[in-house]
Amino acid sequence: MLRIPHGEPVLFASDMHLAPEAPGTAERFLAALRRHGPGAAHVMLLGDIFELWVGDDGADPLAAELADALAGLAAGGVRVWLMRGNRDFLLDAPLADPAARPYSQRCGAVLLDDPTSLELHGVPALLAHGDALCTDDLVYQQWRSTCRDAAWQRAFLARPLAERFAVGRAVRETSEAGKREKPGALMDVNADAVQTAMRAAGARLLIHGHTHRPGVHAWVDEGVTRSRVVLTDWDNDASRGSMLLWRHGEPVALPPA
Ligand SMILES: [Mn+2]
Repeated sequence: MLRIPHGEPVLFASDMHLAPEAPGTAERFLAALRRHGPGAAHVMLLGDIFELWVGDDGADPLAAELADALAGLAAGGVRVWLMRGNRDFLLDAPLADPAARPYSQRCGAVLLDDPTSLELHGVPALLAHGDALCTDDLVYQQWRSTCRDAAWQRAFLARPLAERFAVGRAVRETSEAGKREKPGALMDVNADAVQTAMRAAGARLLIHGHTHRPGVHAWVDEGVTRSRVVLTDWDNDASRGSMLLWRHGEPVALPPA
């Protein structure tokens, strides 16, 4: 199990939803990374880094810019970790071309499983994107199990890039339309799912994104205080988005760059 000792500050972020159509948000995130990254021991990006990811061969100039920024930090000794979200679930998915380099490698990063157990500054913790915990949304969970299937991914990645982008955009539009119709509670994590996952992992701390409901929740379960930290999403037009620094076992919200 990964152990991050006291004295190794960790920078967390998720849900930047980077896309060429939102250059302000990309600039906001890259500026934050440049400003705060070099002072961290670890940078952990917990999914939905990109708004749309149809395979590593579809990486655009923005993805290349992020990869360069992260690889620069990695070269300077920062350990970089990436997790897939529901938008970029195909990150690092093997392409038909065996010579293709996984995106995480271009970033000098290691891909994290979702969820990942670790010891964070002495506290047993669990990291997740968060979508798997939204168990009330049955329609989404069904799609999640379909698109995480290896055979489905192989077949999808064998299709031409333009076709994959068209499918990806259509799925995104359906999901956005669905979100407008679904009641709010459906879009949040399910308390039992959180409890079950944390008990199974022996975790006292859960850090995730996805819900776009940043906050800190604490409760007592089986005599143990458990807490759940939800990372913010990023939208420069709404002045939203900052990294979360974990220092000496405590979260520190950072000002935007
Ligand atoms: Mn998400």
